[in-house]
Amino acid sequence: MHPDTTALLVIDVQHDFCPGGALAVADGDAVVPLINAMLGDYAVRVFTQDWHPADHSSFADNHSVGEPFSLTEMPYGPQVLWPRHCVQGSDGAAFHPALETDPADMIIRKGFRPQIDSYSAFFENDHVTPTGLEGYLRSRGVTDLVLTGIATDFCVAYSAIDAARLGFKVTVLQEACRAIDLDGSLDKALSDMRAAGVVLA
Ligand code: VGL
Ligand code: ZN
Repeated sequence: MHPDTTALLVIDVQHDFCPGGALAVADGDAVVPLINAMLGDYAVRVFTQDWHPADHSSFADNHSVGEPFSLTEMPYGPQVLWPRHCVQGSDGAAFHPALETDPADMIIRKGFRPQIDSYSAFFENDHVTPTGLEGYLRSRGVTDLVLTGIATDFCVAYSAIDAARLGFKVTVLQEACRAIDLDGSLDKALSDMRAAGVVLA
């Protein structure tokens, strides 16, 4: 059992990021049994859910130009245009059916503002709009975080780097994560995480 000051974060283990989903990540569902087996070892368990309105600006089909997986420029910086995924209330936005969600103390939804994406569980992609997760963790006395889930190179990496910047001691369990790996994004995410002081286990 880990100390009460350590939280397990389970990032976006949802239908749409698993094989057969709208933004399927290779082998994404492989993380489910590993995470289920770990939940009992943590006193604080937080799950995140990517949760977009139908008119979300990260969806390629909401733009007149731009193919899925291409880059566009948003007021807050560059943004990948994604296939429509994790629409609020859809089957694709549901957690993977085999994921044990009953042990979650807290489920935080992100990406619900139409005009801005939110990869990180802590801040939206402008890096300043908070989700509220920092306050939740601090008020529970959490100092250390263990991250798992999908996708290693987007939501897991952004969450890990923000958490490290906020002063949490962060470990990413690579075995319990899977990556999209778009144009070298995994290698870049791994080196960015190392540079931020994240432990890659
Ligand atoms: C994610 C792309 C778009 C993720 C979410 O969970 O990593 N990636 N939305
Ligand atoms: Zn998304």
